[in-house]
Amino acid sequence: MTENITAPRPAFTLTIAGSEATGGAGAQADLKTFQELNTYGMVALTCIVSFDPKDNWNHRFVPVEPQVIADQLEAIQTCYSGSLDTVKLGMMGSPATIDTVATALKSQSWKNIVLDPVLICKGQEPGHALDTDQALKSQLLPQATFVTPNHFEAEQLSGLSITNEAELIAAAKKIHEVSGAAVLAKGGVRIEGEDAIDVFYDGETLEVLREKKIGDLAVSGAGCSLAAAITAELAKGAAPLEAARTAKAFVTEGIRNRVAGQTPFDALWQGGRRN
Ligand code: PXL
Repeated sequence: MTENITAPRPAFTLTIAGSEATGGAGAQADLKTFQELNTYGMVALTCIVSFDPKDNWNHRFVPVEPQVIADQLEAIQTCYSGSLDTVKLGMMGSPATIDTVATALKSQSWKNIVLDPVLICKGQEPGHALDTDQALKSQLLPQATFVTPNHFEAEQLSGLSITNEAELIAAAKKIHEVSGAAVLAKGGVRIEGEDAIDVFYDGETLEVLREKKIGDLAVSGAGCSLAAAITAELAKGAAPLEAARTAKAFVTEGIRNRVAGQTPFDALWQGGRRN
């Protein structure tokens, strides 16, 4: 139904991601970022994470039924068929979810599929992630046009160990080789030195994005917000490198203006650059 609509419509952005109830990460971070960057955001929820204050803020994780994930995507993809061409993939959490999402993605063509290959969150054991890692590599990575691995995920996806800038560059190149996607490999606070560095590589251009570190602790929602900001910029027509630069600046301001709660980590504020 489109009568009497005269204003240009906002760019559409979809995230397929998990809920993180306290609002720092996951679908909440994505949606806030989409809105902040002037796009029309949508969510298909894959799982519900509730930190447990009685257990050191560890994650309680409940997957959404595969059929319910498929139903959400059917609603979204049918409602905006022909208009929606940009999607972000966040936390999947299980091979069954990845299967469902991979199938839904194949039902239409996309300009931009931004894969944030979330394997574990702060405080989780790496062992939980290995079957998800395999499914991500075989079913989602080949469809992605842009991938945003953090330090741990870049090691998993490249098979390389990463302790410095040169190794982060090598990993970004390897992940591009196996995926064909533009890559932003995030060093964050995990590579030693004064700067938080992220390596962009798309097969032609290599650029190391740098910002002075703001403290030495990882901030919840930084990775989600970075990938969501890339998604929003791509949806509005930016080129991949331009999207990565804008996203890095967005996240830096969000970290500078982070919010503190009772958790051992602070949360990024997506409205930070308004301060
Ligand atoms: O930051 C990664 C992440 C993504 N998605 C959800 C999460 C987290 C970390 O807490 O809970 C739902």
